Amino acid sequence: MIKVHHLAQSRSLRILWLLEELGQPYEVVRYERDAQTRLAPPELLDVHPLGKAPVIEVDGQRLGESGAIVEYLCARFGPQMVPPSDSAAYLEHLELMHFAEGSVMTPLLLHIYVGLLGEAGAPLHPRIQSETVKHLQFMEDSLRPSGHFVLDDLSAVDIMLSFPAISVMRGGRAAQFPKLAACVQAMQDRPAYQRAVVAGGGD
Ligand SMILES: N[C@@H](CCC(=O)N[C@@H](CS)C(=O)NCC(=O)O)C(=O)O
Repeated sequence: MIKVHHLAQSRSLRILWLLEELGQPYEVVRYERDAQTRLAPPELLDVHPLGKAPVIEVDGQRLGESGAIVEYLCARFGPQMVPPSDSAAYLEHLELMHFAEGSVMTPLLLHIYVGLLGEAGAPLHPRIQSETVKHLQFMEDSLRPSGHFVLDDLSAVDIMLSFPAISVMRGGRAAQFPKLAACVQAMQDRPAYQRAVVAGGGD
């Protein structure tokens, strides 16, 4: 049975969602964020040296990094979630899989961290804002008429991009990125997504 180390209100929900979509049984170990710092509790350091989530345990091994976990689970249990490696869609898959953690999260996290500086961070906000819009517009333009990225059904990239997409929609950008807003709604309407929310502790 796969064990998922899941941090409350975090990107590790993606892994629970993917496992629900794949119909794979799993066990959740849930961790609460520190009420003040919002950081993970120290117990996660016993699971992985970075003390972050998600981490999965499978066949006696531990694996961190959402992208690696999604690739692994799809390769093992859901090959239909990744385009064939000799198709044009595969290049798009690769690019967007890496974009999810390697590109779009940078301005989103800078917004949070620089926000902690208050007035001292003000000079950085226009640049953070323009980078955020640039990355979100790329996501908006990458959506297919089906409302999915890369394939016309749910794929690994949809799972990976759900976290930045849902995060920004909570920040009230639906009017600016309507296709992304519709995509987020469709994701959240999926029974497997809703089961994952419950399995993760309800938030
Ligand atoms: N690139 C990593 C990022 C992991 C990460 O930053 N996880 C966050 C959850 S949203 C976390 O554990 N934050 C708590 C902390 O840093 O203490 C991944 O995709 O898994």
